[in-house]
Amino acid sequence: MTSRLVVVSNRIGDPRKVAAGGLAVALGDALSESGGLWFGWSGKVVAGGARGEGDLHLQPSGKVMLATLDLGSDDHAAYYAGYSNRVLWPVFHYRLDLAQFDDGYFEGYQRVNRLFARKLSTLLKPDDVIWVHDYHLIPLAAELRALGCRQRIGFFLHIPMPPPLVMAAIPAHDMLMRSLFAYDLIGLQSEADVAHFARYVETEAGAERVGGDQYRAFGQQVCARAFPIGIDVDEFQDLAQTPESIETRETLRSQYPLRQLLIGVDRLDYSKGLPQRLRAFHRLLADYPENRNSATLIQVATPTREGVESYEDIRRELEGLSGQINGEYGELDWMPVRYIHRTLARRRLPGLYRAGRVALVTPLRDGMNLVAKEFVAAQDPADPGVLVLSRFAGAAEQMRAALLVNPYDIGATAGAVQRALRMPLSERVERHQALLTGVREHDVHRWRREFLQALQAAERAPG
Ligand code: ADQ
Repeated sequence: MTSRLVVVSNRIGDPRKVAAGGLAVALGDALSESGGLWFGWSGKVVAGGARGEGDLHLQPSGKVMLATLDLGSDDHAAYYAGYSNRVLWPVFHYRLDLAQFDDGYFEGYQRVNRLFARKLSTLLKPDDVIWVHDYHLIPLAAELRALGCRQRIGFFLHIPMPPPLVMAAIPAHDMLMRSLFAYDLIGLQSEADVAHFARYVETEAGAERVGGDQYRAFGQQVCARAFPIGIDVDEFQDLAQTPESIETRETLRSQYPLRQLLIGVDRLDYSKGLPQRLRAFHRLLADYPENRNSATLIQVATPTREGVESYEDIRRELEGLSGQINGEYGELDWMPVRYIHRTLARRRLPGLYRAGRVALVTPLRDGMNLVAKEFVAAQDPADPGVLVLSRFAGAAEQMRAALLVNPYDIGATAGAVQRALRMPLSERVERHQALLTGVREHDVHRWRREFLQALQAAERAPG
């Protein structure tokens, strides 16, 4: 009999809803196969709720049980807005300048992880396999072990693993890294991330490397490997056939019959390199005047983490930059930048991507970046658009046929965009074929299959 799968993540998705997106669908498939439990925060913040406490709600969704926990406002502020988004997110994206180290944040982070462990442990069966997701929940396995859980527990980090000396700037870095050793398997997005992990544990924790991907430290052994995440290509291509997607493409084509569209789709986050992207577009118009009155950048940026100061700052900066470019180069009948501060319905995304001649995926740092893969999946193979991709996205390790750029180098990025806009059809087709083959081969199903197989095969940590 196969073990039941238990997925734990900060937020949970309802796998039956299309809006959930590829990851939720893929995890939902995995959960449905063996019958499963998905555990996470309910999204509800209880004003004045007791610290370290929260109500648990159980709701079946098909073959999957969704278990969600409310959080009190102090816990939410310290664990989510504080430690997760003001310490771990910036530091893991190399932004020490934006990190706010506050003892209260770390205490709240540990408290909520302990709460998650306490509530989850009451729902566990002895042969469950547990898969924990992302930086919000690094200490969860250690907390579960402290309660006597002996199940296999795997962890996947969706964001980058920083180099050891960046990690070492976090006051509690040794506790964090030590708690990773309570897992049986650590999955990272890229080989660069694995190299950073290996260097950290060897230099800071005196770990011994036993075999290719096994590390021994703190009396525990853990396997750490790269499992690059992908998309569900068929699901995304089916989405491209929906009326909303087709309508989006046709509307854009009729509105911009003579324009070359450049597309950017991101969460509004400082890791995504949006100001640098707008500056590169400005440089494109300045240095290559043939693009004036023609190249049009449609940038969709979903609001996230509103209330965290650095996000407010970046929003203002982007509004200023797009206003400046439009003021300088706009004509009565042409706006160079259309900046949309909103989430686009998932069903419209393939249509937007397909209307694009070029996609600008230029994060300063990114665990993987699924937009790059979605753009490739959405193209017409006979007349595909060109992907301009930051070499600092995890996706760049696999997507070598994209035009790779250093997003800090504004002039070179503008040059790459110019090359993308002028690329002959034969080269576009050739690059797209290579990219699509890779995106198909390393899809989200392979990602979760390989992770779960490796977790089943992982040598159990001594209990
Ligand atoms: P994110 O930082 O959210 O995810 P990304 O992988 O680019 O980054 O996007 C996730 C999904 O959100 C994609 O399916 C995309 O279509 C959707 N999305 C983004 N912006 C949108 C918009 N404006 N409107 C509608 N949909 C939008 C984190 C890590 C990444 C890693 C993923 C998965 O930061 O590096 O690739 O997890 O592991």
